[in-house]
Amino acid sequence: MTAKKALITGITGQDGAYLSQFLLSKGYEVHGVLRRSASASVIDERLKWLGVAGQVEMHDGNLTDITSLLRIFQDLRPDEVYNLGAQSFVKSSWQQPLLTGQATAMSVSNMLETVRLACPEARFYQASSSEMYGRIQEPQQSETTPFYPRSPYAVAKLYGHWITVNYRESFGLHASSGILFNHESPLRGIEFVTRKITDGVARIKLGKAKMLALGNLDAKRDWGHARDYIQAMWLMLQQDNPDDYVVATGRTESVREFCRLAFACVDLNYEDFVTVDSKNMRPAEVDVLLGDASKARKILGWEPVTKLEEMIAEMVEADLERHKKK
Ligand code: NDP
Ligand code: GDR
Repeated sequence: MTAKKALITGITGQDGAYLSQFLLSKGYEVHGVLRRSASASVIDERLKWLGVAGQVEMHDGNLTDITSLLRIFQDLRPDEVYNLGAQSFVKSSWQQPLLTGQATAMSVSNMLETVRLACPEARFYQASSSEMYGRIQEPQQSETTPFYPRSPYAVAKLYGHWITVNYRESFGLHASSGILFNHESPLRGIEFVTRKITDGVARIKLGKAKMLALGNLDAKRDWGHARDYIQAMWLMLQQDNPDDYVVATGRTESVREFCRLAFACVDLNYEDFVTVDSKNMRPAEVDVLLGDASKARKILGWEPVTKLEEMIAEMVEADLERHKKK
């Protein structure tokens, strides 16, 4: 039997790396869309970290250029498409709202049109986000909770979500949208709060820094591990029928509590090191997110396996190792 072909956008990001590793372990032929960068030497750092850098085939393309996507799809004819590429940092979306609209919203139209024209039988996954809930309408958010986006990023993701639903309903594409709550790992970008904290813990423990400046310590998030969440993406594309699913742990903690747990990993008290700097605050905040993943549990048979405390310990350990090697 010939191997199934998967095409991943955002392959150099956190989720793209874990998903590549997972699909390779399942015998897939894995392809990625790689945008040209002047700093090409660091481009597949995450894939290298997971030991799979040489095993994926990269294709030169950009989500904002539909001609590049059409060429890739016509040549490759993938069986499964995972659309993970995006300008994904919420805070930057206020500084770069138009780019965020192009890379996070309109790019989803580029991808869906390309699937429709070049390989309508392919199964499509869209990386939607809990940020779409924004100002919370219900204490625990499920697939039926109304959306109220609070950033240009969230508005862009809402477009991506609904255009995916629309192409499914209009053209019968096998297109699913995963509404994933925050998920982290040692491969998380350094600008996101969890990695900023675990990196700060490592630097402080090793005497390379004295303090860690953060923003809103009272924001609460439902944090899971990326390694668990990418499995839910794959499961969605194995179903007979496409649909939308919330993926979350069902536990929410504050940034402050994350700090407490991370500093405790190296026997330090966060209160001695964490300060608040208003430059890390956002023009509009999402105060609290808490997901209800019962549909994913029931239909996909998906369960998160990594506990928050285990994930934090893994992240702190990885950052200690990185800094010791430097
Ligand atoms: P990352 O920020 O780690 O990765 C984003 C990826 O998108 C990178 O590979 C980046 O490439 C690529 N990219 C950005 N712009 C373009 C473009 N114009 N053309 C081609 N590729 C582009 O994100 P994550 O891995 O954390 O998240 C994956 C997806 O899931 C994103 O869409 C994110 O918005 C969404 N999401 C993430 C959640 C999370 O908690 N992690 C939760 C819910 C949704 P490059 O390396 O060149 O910059
Ligand atoms: P988020 O993640 O905005 O939820 O989006 P981030 O880690 O950036 O922020 C989480 C919460 O922490 C607060 N915070 C800080 N955040 C950052 N980055 N830096 C700080 O110093 C800091 N101090 C406090 C924030 O205000 C916020 O409330 C992530 C991204 O991966 C999105 O792409 C994804 O869609 C959502 O998760 C679900």
